[in-house]
Amino acid sequence: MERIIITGALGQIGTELTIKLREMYGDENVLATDINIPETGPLAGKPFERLDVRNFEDMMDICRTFKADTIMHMAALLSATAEIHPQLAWDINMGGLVNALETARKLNLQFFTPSSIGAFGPETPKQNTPQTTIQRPTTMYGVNKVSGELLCDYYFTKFGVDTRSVRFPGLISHVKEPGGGTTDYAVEIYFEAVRKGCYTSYIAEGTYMDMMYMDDAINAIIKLMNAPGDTLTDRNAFNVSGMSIEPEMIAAEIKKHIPDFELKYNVDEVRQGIAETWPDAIDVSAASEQWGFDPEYNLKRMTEVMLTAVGQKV
Ligand code: AKB
Repeated sequence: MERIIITGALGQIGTELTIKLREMYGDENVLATDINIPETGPLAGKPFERLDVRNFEDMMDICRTFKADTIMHMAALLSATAEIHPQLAWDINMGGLVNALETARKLNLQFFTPSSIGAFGPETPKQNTPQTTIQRPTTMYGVNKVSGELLCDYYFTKFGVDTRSVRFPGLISHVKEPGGGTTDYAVEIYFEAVRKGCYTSYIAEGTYMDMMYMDDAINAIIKLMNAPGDTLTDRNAFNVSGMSIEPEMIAAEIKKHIPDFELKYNVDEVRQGIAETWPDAIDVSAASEQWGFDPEYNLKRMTEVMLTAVGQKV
């Protein structure tokens, strides 16, 4: 990785990935792209190109002109938005992915794109979900992700494109808030705890999902991309997670800092329905063994960092 293009750079992961890669490789070696242009925020005024990932010619031109050697394809609609707009999700999530893979094939780029715990479905074992297991997701996002995993493996075996990916759980961060995901509640709860001292969760009490702090997610991407290819038996995509939690557990941790914090519920059928098809806790041993995945944040440490960081913003 020396000249890196990032699509969807203004998203929750893309923003922090761009910042971190620029610290490591220099601003001029990391080109951020997105369908929107940043007027303000951490990516404003730095190398940037507008790119709709559905436009293959534009993607090729930008990567060729920049002389990229790596593409990190982050642009996608998340699970809840995809479920409300399934045709648009197919168009962006699959159309964008095919374009990014073709660009990588034609220009010989190393390739990363995130998969998700959304690639699993109701028939998947819920506890200690294995790396290789039944997937059969029932959401459009899940269909996109499982198809994407297979397509990335196909580009590796058929064309030799160096494709790598992880199945991200819900990612918790304070730099850029997520939008349209099922796991977004686990970010909103921290912002609302600091702003209002209470939060109404759209995810029901007792609904366990995997989560991870953003620093661990960014480090995982970089570690995987820099791992020697011959150590990777699995490629698309590795299970990764930092914790398996449900709303009451976050609330209990927040209460240690904000004793009056109150958690209420107003369950949203769409997002609850999606969450119920996902695993409770996935097994990350393949990622640990093959490329040293080793997250540093548990719920306690993440809560301390989130409340401090959000408190400085509000
Ligand atoms: C979502 O909730 O859609 C995402 C994900 C787990 O992929 N955060």
